[in-house]
Amino acid sequence: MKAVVLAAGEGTRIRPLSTAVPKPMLPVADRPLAAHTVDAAVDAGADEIVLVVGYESETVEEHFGSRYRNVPVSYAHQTEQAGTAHAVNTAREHLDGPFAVLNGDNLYDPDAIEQLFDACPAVCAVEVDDPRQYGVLSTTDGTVTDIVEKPADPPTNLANAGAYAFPAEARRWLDVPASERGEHEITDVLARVIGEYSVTPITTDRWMDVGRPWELLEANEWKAGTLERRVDGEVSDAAFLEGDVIVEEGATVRSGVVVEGPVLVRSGATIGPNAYVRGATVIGTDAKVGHSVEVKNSVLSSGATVGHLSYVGDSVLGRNVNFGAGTTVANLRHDGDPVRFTVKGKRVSTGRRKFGVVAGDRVKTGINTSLTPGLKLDTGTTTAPGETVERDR
Ligand code: TTP
Repeated sequence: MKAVVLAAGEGTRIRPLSTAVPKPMLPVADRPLAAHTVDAAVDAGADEIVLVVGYESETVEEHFGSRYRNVPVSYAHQTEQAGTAHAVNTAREHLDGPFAVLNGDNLYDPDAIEQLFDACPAVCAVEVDDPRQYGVLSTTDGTVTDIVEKPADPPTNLANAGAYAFPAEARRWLDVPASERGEHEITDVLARVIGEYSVTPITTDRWMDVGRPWELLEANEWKAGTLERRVDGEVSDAAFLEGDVIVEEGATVRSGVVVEGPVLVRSGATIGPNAYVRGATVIGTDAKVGHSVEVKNSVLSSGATVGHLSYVGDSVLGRNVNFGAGTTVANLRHDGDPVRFTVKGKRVSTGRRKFGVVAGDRVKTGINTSLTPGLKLDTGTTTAPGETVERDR
């Protein structure tokens, strides 16, 4: 079966991380976000991957090339982000049989994708406590009978997990009218398939939609936690690695460092001397964690530097960020309430008691900068020495 992977999104909610890197290419453990989707499709036996690309498409094409893990990859260019059905419709020419549709910014359980392919026509569903923010599926006798978007009174707690296996005929049904929010939605295609075929629900325990910065952190928590201990880089005899710690070839861990997994130290990265890094953390390619620095549950993108005497917790640092000595991130509010974060101009709850900061590419902090919980620093922002930053900038 061909798998269409949607990766044309601009990722406006995850800015500033997506300002230069398209969201599907943001790092999740040892590979870009969309590679987890493509890998799940390949593992499930996809015989071709069709990537729908748009925003910053070159980076996606460069990564996957024309073959990925021995499976042919082709590209469909969506010039206008007019919705998920519109995205699949752009790939229409590539489709000639039953096909799967997966979101390039979702993390799926690979076993569920395999079951999805086998059960075509089928849709993945995940049980959630409060499904009101999702597409909700109704089922009878093991068949999906209906899908309702964001219902006030959900008929079940089965949320649509954004993975579909469609019959060949669905190729003719992709041109659906725009929904109320002005997008051509793949769920309207699903509704038609439900009307004409017996669609099997594949329930999955674990699934994630990565839309906002803290979800990228959570995606890393999940995927870093699945990696197994492997030490191919250089580790001092006077360093301590506990649990699932991966030190890639070309990475260096100096003396006096304590690393508590799950932690991934990518090629070219250096840690220490005398640093404390604890899970779930990803220290990206060529990133640096220096003397007396503590990094907890964070993602440092490639080239990010936290040189000395600093604390970084529950945070995402973009590429080539540089934190001056004594930069301290606060990741917990005094009142213990969930940390809030600004998404597209609106302050929203992250649902996390602990969340630090999101720093776009090339952010530089002056020495002794204090950063408060839920802070967003835009690409290239600088802070002065000794500043306490309480507002996004
Ligand atoms: P969304 O998460 O709805 O959109 P997005 O990725 O652009 O993010 P944001 O809302 O923050 O701007 O998209 C869901 C998936 O579908 C995602 O993998 C991107 C993809 N997509 C397309 O490929 N084309 C489209 O026109 C749309 C709307 C989404």
